[in-house]
Amino acid sequence: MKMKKYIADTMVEAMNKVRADFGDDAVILSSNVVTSKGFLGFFKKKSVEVVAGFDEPVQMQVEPAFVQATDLREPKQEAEIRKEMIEMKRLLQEMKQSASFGNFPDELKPLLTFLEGQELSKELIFQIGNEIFAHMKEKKKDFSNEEQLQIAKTLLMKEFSGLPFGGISFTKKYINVLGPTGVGKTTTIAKIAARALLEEKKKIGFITTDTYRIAAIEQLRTYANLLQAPVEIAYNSKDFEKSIEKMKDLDLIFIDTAGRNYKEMKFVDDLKHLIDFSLDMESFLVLSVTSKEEDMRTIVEKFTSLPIERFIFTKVDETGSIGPMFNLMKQYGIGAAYYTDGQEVPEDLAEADLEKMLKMLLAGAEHA
Ligand SMILES: Nc1nc2c(ncn2[C@@H]2O[C@H](COP(=O)(O)OP(=O)(O)O)[C@@H](O)[C@H]2O)c(=O)[nH]1
Ligand SMILES: [Mg+2]
Repeated sequence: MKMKKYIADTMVEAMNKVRADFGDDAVILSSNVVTSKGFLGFFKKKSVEVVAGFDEPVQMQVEPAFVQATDLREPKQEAEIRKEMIEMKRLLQEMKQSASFGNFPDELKPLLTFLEGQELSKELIFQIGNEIFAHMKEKKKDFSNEEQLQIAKTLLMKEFSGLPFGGISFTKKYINVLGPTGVGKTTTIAKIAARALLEEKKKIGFITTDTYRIAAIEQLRTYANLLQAPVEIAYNSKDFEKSIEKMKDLDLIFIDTAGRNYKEMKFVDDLKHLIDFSLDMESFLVLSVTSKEEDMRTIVEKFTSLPIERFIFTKVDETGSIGPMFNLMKQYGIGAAYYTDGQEVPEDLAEADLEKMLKMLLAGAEHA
């Protein structure tokens, strides 16, 4: 393993240096706050000292011992071994955690740990930690939980203020909803369409290209009937063109698509052949926040070849950690149109609003 020591003013700065040398796979072996001779006790000038390595991840060191333990096990001991394994995992987690937050003063740790529980990215958490720490140094005092939260909120507001947030303005004629299987595309389209009809008094129609399951067509038909709107079914690009022609007098056409395994690029390409993206169209990528962040990232990357306007995040009601919404928006520079928090049509739909979403993210942090 290659190892190197870094000294920097802040953890973020140190991490940037590490990353520049070793890339994202670098492992932090130790980190310390080094206090230089200063004045005013706690607020002496502090710098961060990080030892980073690259090649074999630290976790690997634990594994050989574990493998040995499993080899020697007797059936009766299995439960015990499993318990030990869980405990070991927990310890590793704790070690990782204290290694990463070790450089921040103790009074910051509850908030940072809370944000980690929300699955906010390390990068954003460190940014928040550094910002609060910088304020503390400047004011030469400790900060209450309340004050820390306020700083975190202000920083995140600033961080995301450049991205577009908010519902569809219904100025484009075609609204196209894309995303993996079962994330809630059809339900969400019905919710948005109901708003367009009831609140904006638009003449609406639906085209579905989800022809793989009869139930999917029936599901959309049910919603369309409730809204007294026509539905066209497009099995191929010719049908799609015909449907467009038939619905040309309507104000808004909602296009429902099939959820496929979009980790496979060919399904994304199928979409491009079926739907005419050059129309006066806005496309939205629907992601369920109950999915694993890594999987969502894979999906987003497959969809970058399509003109995705904003995200729609669904099933916010089904998870306790909504950090990944923010991680994805930041990583890809894509904002959010709506988030949904239940199965009821049309009620469980909210226009994405940064302040409201941050409130959700930070709810409960004051008791952290
Ligand atoms: N809890 C919860 N369930 C949702 C939400 N949105 C959709 N669903 C449910 O997710 C399931 C799949 O929805 P559907 O619209 O058919 O997904 P599609 O395959 O992407 O079209 C249905 O049971 C929906 O009721 C949501 O915001 N919260
Ligand atoms: Mg569907």
